[in-house]
Amino acid sequence: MSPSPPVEVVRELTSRGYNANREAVTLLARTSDPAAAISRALDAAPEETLTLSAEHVRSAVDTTPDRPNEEAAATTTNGDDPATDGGNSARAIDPTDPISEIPLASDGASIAETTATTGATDATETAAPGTAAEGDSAEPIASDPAASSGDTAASDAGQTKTPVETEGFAPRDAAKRSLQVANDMTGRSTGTGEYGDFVRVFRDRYERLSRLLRPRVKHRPIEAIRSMPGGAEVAIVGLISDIRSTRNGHRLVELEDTTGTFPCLFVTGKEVSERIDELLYDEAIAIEGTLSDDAGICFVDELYFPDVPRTNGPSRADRHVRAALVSDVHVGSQEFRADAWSHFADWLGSEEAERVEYLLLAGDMVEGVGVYPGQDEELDVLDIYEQYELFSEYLKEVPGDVEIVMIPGNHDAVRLAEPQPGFEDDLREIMSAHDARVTSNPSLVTIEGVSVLMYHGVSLDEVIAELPEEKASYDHPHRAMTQLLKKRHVAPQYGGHTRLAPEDRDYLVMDDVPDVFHTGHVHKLGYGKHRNVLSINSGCWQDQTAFQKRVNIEPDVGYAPIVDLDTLDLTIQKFT
Ligand code: D5M
Ligand code: FE
Ligand code: ZN
Repeated sequence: MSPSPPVEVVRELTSRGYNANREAVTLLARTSDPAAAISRALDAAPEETLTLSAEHVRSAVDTTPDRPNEEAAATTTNGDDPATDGGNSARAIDPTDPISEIPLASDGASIAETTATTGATDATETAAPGTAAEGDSAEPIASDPAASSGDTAASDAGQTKTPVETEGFAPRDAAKRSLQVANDMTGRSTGTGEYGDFVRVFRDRYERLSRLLRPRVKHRPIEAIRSMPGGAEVAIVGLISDIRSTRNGHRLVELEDTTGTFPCLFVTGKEVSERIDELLYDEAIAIEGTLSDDAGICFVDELYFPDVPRTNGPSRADRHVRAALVSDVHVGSQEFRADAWSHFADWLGSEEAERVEYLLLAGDMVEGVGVYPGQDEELDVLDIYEQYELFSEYLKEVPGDVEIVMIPGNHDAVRLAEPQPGFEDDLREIMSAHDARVTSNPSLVTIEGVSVLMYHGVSLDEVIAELPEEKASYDHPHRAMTQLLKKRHVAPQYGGHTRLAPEDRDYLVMDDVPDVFHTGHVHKLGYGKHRNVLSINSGCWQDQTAFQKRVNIEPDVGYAPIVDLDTLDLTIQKFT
């Protein structure tokens, strides 16, 4: 390995089972013998190190720049700041905790699904199947007549329409558009990963989520509950700091507020205990219950999630305008479906799509490098910058008058820990041809009055892994999204699979209920409504990878969910 680009450094590290943050990769790439430098840095790093930091590198090798112009040309296998990375292990959670092992009779009433085309006026929550990803049909939407009901255009959603020239029909009217972005933390990262940051972000989470729960119960601070007598009826609003089983098989949930922690017992057989398998660490809940005789524990009678208010009614645009919600393009992968993407882009230029004036891209623009072991064998483009250059070419196929918003995903070259800031200037420049709006993951994007919460969706893996099949599964990703809506947080669990970085506030809390919740990541198409919020998990533009084959993920490739912003009706277009 002679002086090597960062990509090779990343590859070398991955092959040895390590990650490194961006700065460390840059430093290593600059040395005259990166392979030797990697060995020295790994030798010098503490035993438990999995992610090399710049400090590790500096302490082991001479990092005087050999190639000063190579500045920041790094993609990282991990992307975290060293400090925030350390933070992820701030509190270890035992992944084997049997949180999802308690079987539960499905209570369809609380997780309502409707086919997406039922329209926003349908306030009643009926449990209807009709999810896009249901069944094994090769063209799930096309075979689902409900998906193209009403006055939506694609009555024949399985067919790709022949593109027509852009002349001859009403041009998209940019003057009528409005688009605002909220919750963008790009350029505002303040976290250093110190203990104080974690305290602050959790306080902020508690403050904001408890505001939603407090009106529902007559709660007291835990400090006050500690001095109440046995048998007292109490209510607590807290974050879940622990969940464990007791010797008798009951479940003990430790709740924490700003004044202390208190053990709350969910007794097996009680109705309220049937919902315990929905609980995740660190989420905010409220409980009502009765103190034990010795006042040392609370027997739980009622459980409340922050949730979406039952009275929630969505906003609509006041003209007929539509948005395409896609994600997971994965340009640079051998499995990227350029043909499907080009069909889609052509369709956007067709008369049928003339009202599609917005395109939302929810992360994983490119395949990235060093994202998982062995990935390089399936890369078409090995250099991360070249991947973005190629992606930019595909973006140019989209008509220039379509407004684009994009957030990063876990394959993109920004830090992996959430919230993920929007792309940095070097990448924006590469992708500048289309003048897309770049914002952080997550962000709340309001288009002509309709708010869309865009989140890439890494936490969906965790929700699906932790919750029982009927409440969240890869075949019904929108059910996992419903869970996030109930928790009013896009990634509640800290220290698990989803990497989180503490900032001065918790950007992952859903303060406002969005009209539409848009995620991707799991490469499955799914949609449904929960209390009038339309959840859409877009599929992907990448065929099944060898890795996905190993873990049994059958992706939904080449679908574009299209939302009518004046009715919130949904149509699915298929391009494969
Ligand atoms: O994610 C595509 C899907 O593949 C998503 O459901 C996660 C899953 N995936 C990806 N990488 C892993 C690893 N390392 N372990 C388990 N499951 C994984 P994408 O973000 O496009 O890779
Ligand atoms: Fe992806
Ligand atoms: Zn992803």
